[in-house]
Amino acid sequence: KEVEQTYIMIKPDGVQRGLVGEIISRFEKKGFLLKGLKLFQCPKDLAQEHYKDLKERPFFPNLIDYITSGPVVCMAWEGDGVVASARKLIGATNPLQAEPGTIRGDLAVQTGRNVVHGSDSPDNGKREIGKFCQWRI
Ligand code: YYY
Ligand code: MG
Repeated sequence: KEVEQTYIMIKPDGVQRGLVGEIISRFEKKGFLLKGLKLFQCPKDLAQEHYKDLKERPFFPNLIDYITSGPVVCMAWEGDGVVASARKLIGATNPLQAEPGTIRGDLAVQTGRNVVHGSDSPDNGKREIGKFCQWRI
């Protein structure tokens, strides 16, 4: 069986607020393996493709503006169960509902500024890493 990987992206608010080290540290301390990392300005078409399942939602235009508003940090993380575990470390989509101890629970308040993305399935992890992290080891 192939090793599991997930795509983790620190969103522009996380970068601007100086939370890059803090967020990377959570995944490092948990024990996952960092396989690739870069600072990247996400073009609009890639943002739209990344969030294509949400394109009919009222917040979609704001989401695309936000994700493309400044550099993001693109990362590939690897390990057994990394997709589900990373989602637990990240916490609920709405930071006000995210448990204390999670990244969003500790570091964010608004759904529209929730500092980090994590893939929701191993298949999507693979797909998103293919789009954002082609240079990975
Ligand atoms: O996977 P996750 O990021 O926790 O949530 P998704 O349901 O995939 O939504 C992606 C992204 O869209 C979310 O992180 C913030 C934004 N969003 C929003 O701005 N307002 C909502 N009501 C739902 C999602
Ligand atoms: Mg999602």
